Amino acid sequence: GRPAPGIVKPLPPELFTEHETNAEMRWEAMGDVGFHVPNERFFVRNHTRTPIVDAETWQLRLHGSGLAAPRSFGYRELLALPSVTRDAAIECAGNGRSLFASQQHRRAEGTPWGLGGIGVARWRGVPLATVLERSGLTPDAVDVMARGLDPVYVTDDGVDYGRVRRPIPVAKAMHDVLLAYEMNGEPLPPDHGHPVRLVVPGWIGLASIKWVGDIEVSAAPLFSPWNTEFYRMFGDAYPPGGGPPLTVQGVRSAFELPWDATLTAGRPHVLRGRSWSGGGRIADVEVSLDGGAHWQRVALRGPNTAAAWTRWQVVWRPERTGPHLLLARATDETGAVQPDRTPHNDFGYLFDAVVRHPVTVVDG
Ligand code: MTE
Ligand code: MO
Repeated sequence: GRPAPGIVKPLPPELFTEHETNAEMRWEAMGDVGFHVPNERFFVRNHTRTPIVDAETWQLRLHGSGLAAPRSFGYRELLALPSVTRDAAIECAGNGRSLFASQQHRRAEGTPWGLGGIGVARWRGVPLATVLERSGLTPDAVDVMARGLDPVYVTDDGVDYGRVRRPIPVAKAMHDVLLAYEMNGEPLPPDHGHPVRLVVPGWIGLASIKWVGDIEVSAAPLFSPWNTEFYRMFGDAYPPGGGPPLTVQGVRSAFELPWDATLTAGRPHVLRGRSWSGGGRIADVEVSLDGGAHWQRVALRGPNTAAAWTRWQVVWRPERTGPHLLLARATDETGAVQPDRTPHNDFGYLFDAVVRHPVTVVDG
């Protein structure tokens, strides 16, 4: 087989773009994907490498000053607890990062994702609240930090940051976070966190820790490099020490067309796309087929779930040959709308500006 770059599943080049230990789904491959992205097509974001964890000997250990006493759960024990099923997106905070360079002419550091660092799946698992309650959560608990079983993250300069971990506030942990063991009706695949991962709806993908080994519950705030040194906004527009740790994702939209697609003049084309927001359901999507001069509202199709995405389509019959820019702009139920420009930040997080998608129209 192929040399292991840190991801176990095959990554056919027509479906994925690889970035070292990460692989994003190509948007043009979204055309035959429904609301849920199949597991074999789902993007993978690994700080190091996918570990193979044996579910039968795996133990989830809960510990810390926010619990009455430490407690462990085995895989079978977890599967026997009352479960819930829900649709949710996982999206990398760096999704769309390459657009800081291509659209805003200022490069940001990090994996040059296009817009394919997102997927929606149907997750099944145990509410984290259930496991915390059964572990004797104390009223003074404030932070909950899951830690992955993947290898420690060591930078190119040799700095060892330890295992991937990041706290979330107890209120979010008790609200809608899942300890998920199924993805689209199958046991979690190795690359997506087998045997158990967190799913933190609406939040940056990093919060959804994969291959969970232990969870610290604390009566004092918790810190890790993933909420101090990274996954905060740094740069001109932000305080010198950085903005607060990133939480909820912004509003985004994308056309399901290849970048620089070629379309034939004088013929109707059905243009499809998707919009999503960490803040809630999508309320409205407008598109412009002439570079932003005129806008029209488009019809939303199929499910429209908070913290997932909604699909839309518009029919376009281009007449003029040559280059065109297609734009889509969504508004979510809280009234948040995509801006024309995302203020720059050094690590290129949370690109939410309206994407200017180039296409070329040719004679039929
Ligand atoms: N959990 C662990 N243990 N290690 C990781 O490297 N990457 C995080 C998160 N959980 C990561 C992790 C990041 S940055 C993202 S965007 C999501 O997992 C990606 O989830 P996926 O690979 O299932 O798409
Ligand atoms: Mo991420």
